[in-house]
Amino acid sequence: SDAAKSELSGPNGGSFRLSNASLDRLPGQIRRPRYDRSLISPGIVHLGIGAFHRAHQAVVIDDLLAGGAMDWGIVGASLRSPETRDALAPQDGLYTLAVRSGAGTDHRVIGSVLAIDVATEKPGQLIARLADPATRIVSLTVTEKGYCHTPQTGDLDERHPEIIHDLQNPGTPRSAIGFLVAALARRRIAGTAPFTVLSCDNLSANGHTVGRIVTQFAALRSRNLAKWIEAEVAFPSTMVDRIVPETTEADRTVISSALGMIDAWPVVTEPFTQWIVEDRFPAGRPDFAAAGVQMVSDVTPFEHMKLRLLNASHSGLAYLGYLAGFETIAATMTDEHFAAFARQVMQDAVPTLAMPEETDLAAYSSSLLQRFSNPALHHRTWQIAMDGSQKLPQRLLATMQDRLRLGLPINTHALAVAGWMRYVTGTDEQGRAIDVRDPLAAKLKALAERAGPAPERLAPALLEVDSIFGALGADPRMHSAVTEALTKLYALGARRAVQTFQTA
Ligand code: CS2
Repeated sequence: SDAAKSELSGPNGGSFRLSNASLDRLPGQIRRPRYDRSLISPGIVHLGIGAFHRAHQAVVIDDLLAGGAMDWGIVGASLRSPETRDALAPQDGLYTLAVRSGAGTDHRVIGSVLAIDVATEKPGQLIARLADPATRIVSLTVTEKGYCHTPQTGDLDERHPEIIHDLQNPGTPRSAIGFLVAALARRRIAGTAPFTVLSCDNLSANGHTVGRIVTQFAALRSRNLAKWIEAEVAFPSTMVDRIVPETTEADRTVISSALGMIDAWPVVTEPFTQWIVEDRFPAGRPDFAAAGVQMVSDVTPFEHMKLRLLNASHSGLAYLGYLAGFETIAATMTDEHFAAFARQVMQDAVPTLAMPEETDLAAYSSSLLQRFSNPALHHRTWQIAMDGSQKLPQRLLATMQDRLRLGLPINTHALAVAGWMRYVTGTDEQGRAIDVRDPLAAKLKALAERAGPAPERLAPALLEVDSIFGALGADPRMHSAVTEALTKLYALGARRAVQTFQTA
């Protein structure tokens, strides 16, 4: 894109780059921070500063900074790669939020991220930041697998390599759990009140879960530390929702031309955004509600609603859509049978939910289907298919368990699980290799190879993976439903399996 680059060139042939100094050169209609960024101090450290955080919480904080919440800026931390820091440091932490729908794109420059630490480079610096009394909230988006736990039980996985490492090297941890505990231990000794830990990942009871994992890890270091954490640290739960596909090279190019300058790492998202937060912040918090966040006393029903309607159908569409040859969720949704299947996954979850009376689940489901169909988002089925071993329990299996308890059939969800099974064999319907990304990928592939592709052997072999299926994996009703679905999937292919499922 030499042409695009030359259009973005500054004086002396150098390119303009988004930064504090170049904000004034942005086209007039592009929203940007109107507050004085030099007056902002950090109050939040965010672990796992990926695209989702930058399109969600960081936007809320940007709104609050504009309203004068000057001591609630964000310092981000990447636990692994320096890429985000390398892209944003030359931009003073500024980046573009591109909100896309069929109606077009709205660009806005976000100013709430003040700095980014790379944990692997200077773990001590990150611990010091977390231990700083000015840090009153530590939020996390480290993905499901970042919690180093057993998804089925919600307990710390003591055999996780990072956990083993972090216990042996408490001053130079690698996992989010290791950093949280290192910093809390430091605060306890210094007599500093603890920060509030705010999980923003798609786990059920995410606050309760991270609290349990952190306490279990701390107990392996010191009983007294674990007791202090249990008594003093707040772990509010949250429901987070915004669809944020991975930023592509094409996104960078078109967004940079809209800005008239280069943004090395913009984020792309949809108009919809939602954040529901359990209101428990003993160390203080900004006025989240002023930026549209819903503060509640119990997030559980909303979390279940979102995981079992949105994420469940998303995962179902991802596995079956991928197998049927669809590259994106929006493309999958153009097939009416897939759209109907997604709606069925949602409908089947309804009897398992206990919502406040005013909740309209039919309207919620319709709005989800509309969001999935957003033609301007290129959300790859492959991206959502990632890490299924960490996602299935709270998205699909919990609903199946509840439906069995209620004496209801589970064939809809069984087809989604069968889609996952065929996907993790690593071979698609055309015999091509699938790039399966999952912490259990190698194990799952080995199990599948040993069982061979006969559905009546493959299904039971995978149902035996205890960390995913637990007791449900041994239930005969689960066995027959999943085996039946997998048999159809192999006999008909995903497209026809979904089609005949709908017309059956
Ligand atoms: C998706 C989620 O990648 C995935 O697994 O299902 O990231 C989904 O887009 C968000 O939870 C929407 O809020």
